[in-house]
Amino acid sequence: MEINFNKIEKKWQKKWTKSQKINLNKSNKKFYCLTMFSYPSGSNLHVGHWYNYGPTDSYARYMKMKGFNVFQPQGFDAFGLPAENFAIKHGVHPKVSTDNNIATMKNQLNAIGGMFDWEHEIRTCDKDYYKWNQWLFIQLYKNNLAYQKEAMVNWDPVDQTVLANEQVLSDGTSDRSGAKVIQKPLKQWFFKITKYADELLDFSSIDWPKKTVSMQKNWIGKSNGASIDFNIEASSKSIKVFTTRPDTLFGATYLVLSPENPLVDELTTDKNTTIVKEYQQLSIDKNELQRLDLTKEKTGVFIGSYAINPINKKKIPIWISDYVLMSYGTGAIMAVPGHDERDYEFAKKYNLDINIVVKKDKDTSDLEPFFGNGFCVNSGFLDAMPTQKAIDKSIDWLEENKVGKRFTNYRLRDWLISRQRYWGTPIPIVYDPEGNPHCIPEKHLPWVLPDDVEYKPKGTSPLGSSKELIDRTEKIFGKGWKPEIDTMDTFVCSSWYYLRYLDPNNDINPFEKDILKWMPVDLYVGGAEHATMHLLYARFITKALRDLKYLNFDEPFKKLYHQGTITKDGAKMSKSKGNTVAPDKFIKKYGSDTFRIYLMFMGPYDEGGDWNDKGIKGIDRFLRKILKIINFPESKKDDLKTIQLMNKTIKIVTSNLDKMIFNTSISRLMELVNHLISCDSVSLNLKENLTLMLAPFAPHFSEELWEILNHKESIFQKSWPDYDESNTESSQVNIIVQVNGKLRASFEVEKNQSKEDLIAIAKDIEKIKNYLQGSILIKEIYVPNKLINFVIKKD
Ligand code: ANZ
Repeated sequence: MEINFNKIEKKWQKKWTKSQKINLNKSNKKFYCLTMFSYPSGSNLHVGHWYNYGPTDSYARYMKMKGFNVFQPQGFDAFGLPAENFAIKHGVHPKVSTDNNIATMKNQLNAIGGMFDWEHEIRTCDKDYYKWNQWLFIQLYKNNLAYQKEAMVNWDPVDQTVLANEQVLSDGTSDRSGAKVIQKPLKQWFFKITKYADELLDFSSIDWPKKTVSMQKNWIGKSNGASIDFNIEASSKSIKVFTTRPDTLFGATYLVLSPENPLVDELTTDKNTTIVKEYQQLSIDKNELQRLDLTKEKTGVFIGSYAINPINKKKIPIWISDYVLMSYGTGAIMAVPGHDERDYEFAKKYNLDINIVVKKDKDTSDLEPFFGNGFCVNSGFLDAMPTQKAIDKSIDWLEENKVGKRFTNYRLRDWLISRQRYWGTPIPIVYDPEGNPHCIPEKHLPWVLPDDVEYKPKGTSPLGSSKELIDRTEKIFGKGWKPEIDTMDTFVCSSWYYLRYLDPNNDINPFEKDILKWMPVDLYVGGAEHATMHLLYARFITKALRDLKYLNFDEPFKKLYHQGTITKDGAKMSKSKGNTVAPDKFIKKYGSDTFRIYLMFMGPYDEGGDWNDKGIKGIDRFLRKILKIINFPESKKDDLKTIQLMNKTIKIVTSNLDKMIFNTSISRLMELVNHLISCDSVSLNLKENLTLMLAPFAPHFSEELWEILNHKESIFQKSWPDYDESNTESSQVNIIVQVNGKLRASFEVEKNQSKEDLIAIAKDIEKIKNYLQGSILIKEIYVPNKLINFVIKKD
């Protein structure tokens, strides 16, 4: 019997359009299965994309067969740079190219045969969606969680836009355009994610990969320590520093300010102004990572004035250096060159005092610079105390003397959301004639993205060129009022989309309250590269909306899973590397199910694998064998071995699928099929169980087989098969018979028979008899339930 995979795919996809609609009113046994939002950036889906959607859909289908009410939506993260750059390159309006790209992607997603309910589709560039981004902005603004400030920003001179820190690579270039990023001061909108720094460090209620948790923890970067105030000689000013080692205060021999610290101008003496200005100019072009690079030689200049160390009243010089960042701590440090490596290098280079105030061992007299914890020396009342205790005591002293405080610092910064680009959500702000910002009242939402815009980047926000937007603003708010012309970072769209999927057509609210019983997302599958941006923003927005009483839970994604990467000749498959493989031709030739199984068979799902198409034929043969088995004559009952193998297979595949282990599940099914193909007939029950087990992996093909087996309803309405534990182990064993270590015969017997009986059986085998005749039997070796070896010698 022949089968045309492409034909059956079309047939079942059509039927599923109806049957896959989900009723979200039923939330008992809910399973919200989400894959990360896809970008319609102009490239067709490649094998790597399939790897996100195909296996996850198999898992969703498995959960459905286990009786869960599964919700698996799809949509498009359609705003943002990739879409806009594609449009610029091809000379078409981003709206047109985005729509085209979505149409192509949707066809490809349908080819996967995923259990997607398209009635819940969202596209972030639709005003019905971004209206709610604006709503979100307004809620945050009204609650002091969105604010505007002038900030040094990462400026990409090619894309002509601001980039988030996360979008700047370690070599100081843009992760998108590859351009060298420069620093530029601009008035920008921020979301106050730092308010949640502490709560974001708590992962106790979610099941996330360890590595991602630790990346987020590092990103948030909590440091405990103290702030210390240093008075300036002959001035009423003081400098506040942040340190994690207040125990080393006796060893602070100079201060270093960040070159951008506003105090620099005030404290620089006339004599030093020129060199200070020169140095400030040089540091502007370096980004943070370059400045913090430990391997780079330290540079700096003395600004001419002195501070007083509060603990020993010593006069110490004030320097500036770019290894001190304005955006971290207080933008100033006390330098302890005896015990901080960067300070040590700096002091050596500029010949500054190095005082040893910590020693490694309590009893040593060896006073050498070293970087770590130990015991205080040369530190008055702190002497001989171990570091941790000395930190506590020194903070007590600072607080008693009112020259410092316990202080916790975070590396995390507020989320800069302004973008000087066209293809994004307009920020719902207008400025009065005095330049004060005002929120656009909700009744004017959506605040529509204008069409009459020259969207090619020119260094200022494209929205500023829209006459329609300017007229609209004046018409509603009055003469002299101006619109905000920046758009929002696309990560705003993806920070809450999982909520909108549940209620995508609601035009009164972003989502109804009662639909929230579907939250949190039970399984979220996507790439590990999103560890610090999207995955942190989504957690923050969930917590913020919870505090604003819109949500009643703390975390958006209960379980997070990172699929592995598909590589091609060792390199990650991606459009930018030009090494993508399109799935289409394989699907045409072998079918979507074959292709999906092949991908899942390549390796463990969280590891991925290197793509080559050599093995795909093997999967094709595997499915054709199954078709043959389904068409075998029907027997009333299967033999014991077959029954046992079936039960064992169900048991192992079930336990593997629970853990999202797909590749070895498939090999188990192959073993079963290889056994069955050697039978002449199999029972209906067995045919059904085989088809049911295949269903999550090969959804179209299994539906077809299910129909061949005379079922009217979809196979996905059926339950996942059970197994009989008592029948999973064979009670038979195969005993190997060797003569002088060489395999000569074998026989099947009930387990655990006595040595004597088994030797008697072996000796009775014709072939063995021949060996033993005319030889001297020296030894009989017996390994229980496995082997008999006769050691003989020629007579
Ligand atoms: C004195 C000291 C002595 C320090 C010592 C360390 C060791 P983490 O753990 O990363 O938070 N620091 C503070 N603000 C800084 C800034 N804006 N730019 C660059 N470095 C800055 O590190 C905190 C330590 O980093 C602080 O403690 C300070 O150096 C430095 F034996 O102060 B320490």
